[in-house]
Amino acid sequence: MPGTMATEVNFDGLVGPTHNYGGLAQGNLAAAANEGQVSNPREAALQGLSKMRWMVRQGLVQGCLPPHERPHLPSLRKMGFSGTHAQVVSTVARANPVLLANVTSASAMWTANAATVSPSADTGDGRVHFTPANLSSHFHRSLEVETTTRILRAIFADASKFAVHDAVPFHAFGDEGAANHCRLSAAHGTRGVEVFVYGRSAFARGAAGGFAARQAMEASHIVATHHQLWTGGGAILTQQSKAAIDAGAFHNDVVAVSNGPVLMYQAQAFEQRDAFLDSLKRACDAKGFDPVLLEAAPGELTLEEAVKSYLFNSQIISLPSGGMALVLPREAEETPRAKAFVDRVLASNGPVREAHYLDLRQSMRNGGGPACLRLRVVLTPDELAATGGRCLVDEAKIDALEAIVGRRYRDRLAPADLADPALLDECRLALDEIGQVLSLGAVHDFQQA
Ligand code: SUG
Repeated sequence: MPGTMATEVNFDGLVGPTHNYGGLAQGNLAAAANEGQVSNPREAALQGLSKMRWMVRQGLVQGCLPPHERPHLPSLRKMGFSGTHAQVVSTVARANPVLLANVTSASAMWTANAATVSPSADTGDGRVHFTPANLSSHFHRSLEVETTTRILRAIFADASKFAVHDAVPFHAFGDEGAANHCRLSAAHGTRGVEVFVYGRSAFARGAAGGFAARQAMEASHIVATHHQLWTGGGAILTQQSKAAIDAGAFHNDVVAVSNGPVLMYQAQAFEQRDAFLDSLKRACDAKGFDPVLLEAAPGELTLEEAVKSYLFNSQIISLPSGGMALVLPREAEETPRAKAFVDRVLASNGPVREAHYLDLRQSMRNGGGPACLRLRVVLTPDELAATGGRCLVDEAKIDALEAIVGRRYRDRLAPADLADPALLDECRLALDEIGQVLSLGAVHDFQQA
């Protein structure tokens, strides 16, 4: 059964040189709480790279997606700002500092929002399908789409094996990518059940109150259709609970995570929990396996504790030696009831046997935990070979990326520093060097001229 041989590759986003705390993200409590703090881009990138190294050392295949050009000059020029780079940056800094913060955000690091990915085992035409997320709910994030699409097309260029679609073109239909998507399967390479979790319909009426939902049901449906899931493995669309969104779960991956047959979640994550679990069980049964449900009841862990600890923003990984491990943020270890839930899962004799807590505090302060920082792509050996190794990293490449970060990244960025025109030059120099390590061609606008 060749399908069962497939591997999951995690493509982590490398934090960019402009990582800062702009307070730009709606419904994201950590980002709001840390607005205006001084960031440390170098430390942020090193924390991310050490997660990648940790994964490589587990014997897993690890990928890395580069940061994007920031501040994003092409967007500013489209708005009519003109002159040299330095003139554009200083004019925007004076005229509209919030706009400058938006075009300077390093948010491309959270690659769980880069795209939705369906492995070839699930799709009607047997190719791996990608839809870059349009991220239309936030201006600073919508700037990622073009470059992300170019990067994915550069890595997954073989059209006989991969389809990289355009992002959902209707901006009213917000799409936030894999952060609102789970997949359950007996093994990575066998036909799975894909679960799309939307916030609400773009046409829903009435004042919602609380935080706005970012993911439109219509976008989830469009992605499932483009990925040929209705003729392939099938998909389930289910609604994220309003309570979870209002508690600060701006993406479903803050309250739920899956791997293989396992779904780990807070009991109030889904608006219609019982109906959803029923259809999930039936869909898994049709594929010949039972889901393993690891549920935290509200009495065990409230939504607020889930959001504070980022327990469910962990990665569940299948280890080459068999069994699964949880990769969690330190904040989960420091939240006693979150740690107790993990300990209960480990003691339950289920598939999850290990837990590892990593320091990702720089990203966490912007609401980005371990799972936000990675895009999962399940590939068969042939598909993996067809990437030509682009954007795959081993320890030597991680060493090289660490050296670039050490050389080019600042260790301190205060809000006022965003007005420094030198930041853009530093970013471009770093991106050229990072692109060489990752064997990427000209994917950034400034490299295309
Ligand atoms: O979209 N934060 C991101 C965090 C994304 C986390 N991703 C997942 N849950 N998968 C967001 O809210 C904050 C940037 C700032 O405010 O400067 C930000 O965009």
